[in-house]
Amino acid sequence: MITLLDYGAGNVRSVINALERLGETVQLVQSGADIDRAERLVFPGVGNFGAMMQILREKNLIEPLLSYLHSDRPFFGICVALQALFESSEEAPDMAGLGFLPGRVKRFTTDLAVPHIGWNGYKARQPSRIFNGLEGDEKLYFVHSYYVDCKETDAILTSTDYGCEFTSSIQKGNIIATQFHPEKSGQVGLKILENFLNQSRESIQPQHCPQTTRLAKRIIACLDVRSNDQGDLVVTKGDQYDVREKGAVRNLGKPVQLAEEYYQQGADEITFLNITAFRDFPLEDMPMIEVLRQTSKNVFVPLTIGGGIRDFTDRNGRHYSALEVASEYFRSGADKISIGSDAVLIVEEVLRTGKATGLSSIEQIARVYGNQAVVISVDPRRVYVDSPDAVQHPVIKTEQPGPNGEQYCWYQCTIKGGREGRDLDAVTLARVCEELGAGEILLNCIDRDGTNSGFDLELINAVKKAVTIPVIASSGAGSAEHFLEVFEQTDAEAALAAGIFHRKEVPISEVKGFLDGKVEIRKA
Ligand code: 1PR
Repeated sequence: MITLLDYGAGNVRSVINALERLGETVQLVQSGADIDRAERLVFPGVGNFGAMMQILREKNLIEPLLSYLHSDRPFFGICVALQALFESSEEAPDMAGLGFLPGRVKRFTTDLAVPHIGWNGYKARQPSRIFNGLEGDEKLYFVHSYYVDCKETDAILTSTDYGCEFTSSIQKGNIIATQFHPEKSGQVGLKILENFLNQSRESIQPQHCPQTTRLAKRIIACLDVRSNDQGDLVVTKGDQYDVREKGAVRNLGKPVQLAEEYYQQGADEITFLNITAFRDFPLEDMPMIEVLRQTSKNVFVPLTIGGGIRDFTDRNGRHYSALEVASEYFRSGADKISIGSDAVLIVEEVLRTGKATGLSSIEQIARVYGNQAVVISVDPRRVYVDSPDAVQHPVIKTEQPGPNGEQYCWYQCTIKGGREGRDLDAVTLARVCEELGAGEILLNCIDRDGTNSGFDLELINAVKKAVTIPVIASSGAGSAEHFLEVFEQTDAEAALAAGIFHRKEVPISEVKGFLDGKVEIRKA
């Protein structure tokens, strides 16, 4: 029996799924007494340091937690739960941490994208039972903007490089905590959790210890999901967003099954986009929630879900906030949510009024679940113009002239799956969304979608220059070479594809095999 401390924010579903996969039964902490009685305690922390400490305080869990830690019973903390062990955090300077270890939690100050999202390595600093079966050169999944500066060097278990060398896990007696997410780190992560659960395992030092660790470029498989005309939920795929062929919705497979295949093939992340959710309300469209629940039982890499995340009033006048919709997705196994149409409308309003309200879906979800949990999915289309000052939007000089020889273009945002163009450009959208608290940009391109002609490098460079958060390049991948091209010619942190994977033209393993030795990747 494992006792799990769920303080109510973020995706504890994945941790429960991982522990159940390892044969454990999980009991949730209801009160401090459950912590007093616990034999093994797992504490997954997600979101904001201040919000987490506040909730722990309100629920009277601080004292029981501290007394559990000082009794040296088995403890595994994840992400913000590692940070909670320290004295304070720059994320919430007025809020004290548990102070179990000396040191402060600091924000990354680096030219690299922040949050630090993706698969990075680790340098083992002391032997531990969690290293059984590991070689030392594996990559683990991180997602955070703040890191621990541990002042008790004997407690540092691993360190990782990202602009600076930071403490990526600690161990002090039976207390173990990691900045990375073992529950999202594939088979390696499951192995680490299994080693924690099995206290008779001996402490070992892994064979390899890299001199420096490097963040991998991520390869993401995307599943566009909708109901077909028979009412079955299918993975579909558009050509420039048109998903119908001879009048019928293309059916490329079942969402849960395909996601599992891509996980087995080495996908670093899986994204589901509920592409018709702009007209159907997702909390009524329960099959999508069920897809997430089922997928997260067997897929131990990050899951993103998008579609229909916005405020909504149903036929009976019941109002749902975007935060409620997102919360349901997180509870069902999502690690990140992506916002498409609503982001465009929010940014239009901010530009019109000159101020943010604090109430938009982006701001609310980022506040509760953390910036890293909010992805903005952009659906832009090229608009050619004759001169750089033909429009008020940022215009680029393009190497692919328009149909009438136009040398310039801008990227128009669309909503409702490309059905409606707006007077807003993708560069401004990305920049304002970052200011509002978004943690990542998923940059589609309607012109390239489904064409197999390669990513729109000009679009990616234009948006990447405007933001400091990670950018996922999307749309147009037709070969393994296209992935190399996007990583060599832009600074995108990840590349996403759909059609080539669904049609089995180029499996993910082949893409990774081709990139190996040319760009940093995770070998699954
Ligand atoms: O607006 O918040 O409800 O979200 C709806 C989401 O659904 C948005 O993220 C939007 O991008 C997506 N979407 C809506 N309609 C479509 C469509 O195709 N008709 N799909 C759609 C977007 C683009 C990518 C695709 C890549 C790679 N699909 O997700 O997977 O272009 O494809 P490729 O490798 O085959 O070229 P909201």
